Amino acid sequence: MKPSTQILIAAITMACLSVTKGAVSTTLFSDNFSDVDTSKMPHSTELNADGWYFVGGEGGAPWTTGEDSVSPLSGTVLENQGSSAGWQYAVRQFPAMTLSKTGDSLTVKLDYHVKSTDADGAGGHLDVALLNTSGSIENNSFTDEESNPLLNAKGYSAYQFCKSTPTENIFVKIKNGADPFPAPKTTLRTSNSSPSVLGDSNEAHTLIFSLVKGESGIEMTWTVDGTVVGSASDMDSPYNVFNTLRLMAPSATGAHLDNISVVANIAK
Ligand SMILES: [Ca+2]
Ligand SMILES: [Ca+2]
Repeated sequence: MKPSTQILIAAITMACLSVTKGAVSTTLFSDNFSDVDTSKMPHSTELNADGWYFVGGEGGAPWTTGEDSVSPLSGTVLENQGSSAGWQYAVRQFPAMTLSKTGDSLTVKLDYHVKSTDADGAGGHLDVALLNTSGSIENNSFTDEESNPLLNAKGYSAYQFCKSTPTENIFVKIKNGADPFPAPKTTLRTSNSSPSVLGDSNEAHTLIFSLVKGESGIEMTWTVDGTVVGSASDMDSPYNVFNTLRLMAPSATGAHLDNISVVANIAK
């Protein structure tokens, strides 16, 4: 064996060891919606085929797709079109992840663009939640709460009102993912708040919601265009298993979401 080959093997071995010892980054899903066949109707059925389902109360309707070219959104996007799709959730499940060791994390990233500027009215919030649901969601479901597939799903959400003026974000500990907004929930203390504008129809924003296992609980941050808008922690019986992304977008203005991913960093 040549010395250069031995050095190469040694280098590869060390690289493998460092991956084994450190955190492993896993993209649980990443979707830019380019694979949705928008020639077929309804688009919600095409989204179902891709793992997206829509959940809410009786009389609700699924979200659809739209087209958007305000960077970083492009081409086909996920759209909350308002009307009977307003106040309904979009959900996507992924392999269950457990944040058990300090530093383990789960991160949602998405690009977001309101279709029109909210008149600062009610009902204009974006809500991004990571939950642990008990069963597999394989159908849209618009039904009473007892039959809702998010019944008793637990986790955390970050939500922010989408106005033309800066707003703060709020973190919520969710004890029942089927609760309609704004049901009683535990609002977690928010600090380091740096308000931002989400409701400007001329601009799109890149949003990151991350959960990190800390020394004694779950720590969360909400980032808009690289600036941390808020952070909070839950030290009181924190939840640490997650298998579902749940989204709600402002129904008053309608909204587009694109380039949605969930990435886990779990120590081996
Ligand atoms: Ca797209
Ligand atoms: Ca897709």
